[in-house]
Amino acid sequence: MHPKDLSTNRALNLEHYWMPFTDNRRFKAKPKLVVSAKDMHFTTAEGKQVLDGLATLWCVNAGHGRPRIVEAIRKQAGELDFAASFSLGHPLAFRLAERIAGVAPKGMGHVFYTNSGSEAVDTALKIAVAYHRLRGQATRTRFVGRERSYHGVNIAGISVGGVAANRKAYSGALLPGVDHLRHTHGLSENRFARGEPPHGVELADELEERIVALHDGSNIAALIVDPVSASGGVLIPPRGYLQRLREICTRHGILLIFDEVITGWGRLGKPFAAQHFGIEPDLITFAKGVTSGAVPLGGVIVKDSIYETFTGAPGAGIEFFHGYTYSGHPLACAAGIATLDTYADEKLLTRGSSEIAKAFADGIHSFKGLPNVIDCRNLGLIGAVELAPREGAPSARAYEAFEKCWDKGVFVRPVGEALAFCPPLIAEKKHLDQMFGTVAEVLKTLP
Ligand code: PXG
Repeated sequence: MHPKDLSTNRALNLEHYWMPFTDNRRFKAKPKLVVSAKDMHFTTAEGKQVLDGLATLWCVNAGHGRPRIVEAIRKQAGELDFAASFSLGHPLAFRLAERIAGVAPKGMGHVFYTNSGSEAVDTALKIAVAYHRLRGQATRTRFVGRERSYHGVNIAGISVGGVAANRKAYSGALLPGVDHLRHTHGLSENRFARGEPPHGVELADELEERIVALHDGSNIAALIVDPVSASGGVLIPPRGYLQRLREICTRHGILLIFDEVITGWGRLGKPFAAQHFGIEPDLITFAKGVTSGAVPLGGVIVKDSIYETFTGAPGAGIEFFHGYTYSGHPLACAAGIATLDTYADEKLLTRGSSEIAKAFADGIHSFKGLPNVIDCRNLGLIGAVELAPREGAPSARAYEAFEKCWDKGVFVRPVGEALAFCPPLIAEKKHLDQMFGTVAEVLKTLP
């Protein structure tokens, strides 16, 4: 089927684009095409307005088409379209790093740029290993991840990641030397918990009692955790769990990497989840919301002492043999600065802990009691409703709900058996009412 491409007035050929993470046959049989977006809404190729309930892919935190960001990109493209960052620089990359350091946790004042969250994860893991080596601890090469965590799609990211479907085809090609903690989901006493669930802090002990006990801490470089596992099903960490992981890491000299690709940039009511939980990780990976999705940009925020270990190493020359052609791309940096300006001017980074977050929590938990709803969970402005799986058809119920919501003008995302909610931080009560109202309507009739 070839829908009409309104800009050329010709049929749009869907054949040649191999779409990522998509059932290509299903999509091409019934395409969902978006042609423009503004603030909280997409406009589809058919001219329909659809409310963006997932900040598109967990990234458009400032909303779509924000004038300041659009203008910054436009201006930058005309002024300096590209300058590399290998032994050459341009002011914007430094200016943005200073801005990021300004909102990062204290003592984390250095930023390495990538183009995506996947590259940020690879970069963080490499920094960890190289850092230990510089300090004479070259045996620290192992990594620890968690089941149901998503850390992007590069080989390192799927190796430490715990989404089974993303690993299955590559089993023999994964990194060696990786262990996984179990995920924290499914404790029946945590069902329908509001905010951080009360049970499960002891799940953190596995790091010490099983993994350190087995390999010895002196062989482990880093633990990577996504403070809230988003694509893994929106799993909120049990109260005290992340703090305990921090303590165990500190005890054994293991670096703690917070993968904040989704939790960063205001999702939990602070710039970073680390600040929401009051925990000091050693490295933070970020992407998505740093430009509100407008231009690809990611990176790693690094503790000063780690950066100084690299720059203080004896001898001259390149301190870290790593980088991407487009690390610190001018368009991305311009978009990043304008995005941080927008966040600051509109106080968006605290909305995840404001009245609107309370309305969001109420909305999520209003699903309790609807047909097939087995759990509701939330933290800040991220949440999910989990549905009972259909017999013999895993994930089918959530997928069908997603399609029906789309038809009714609301975009939310199925993640396994759950429907995920992660609206732009500009969302107002009326948007939440529409989003939750539409989902409730769908759930009431869904077989
Ligand atoms: N870490 C986390 C925690 C993420 O959520 C990445 C790393 C990788 O980022 P890039 O920019 O390389 O995609 C992510 C990305 C989904 C979905 O289905 C989620 C992501 C990406 C694609 C799909 O929910 N998150």
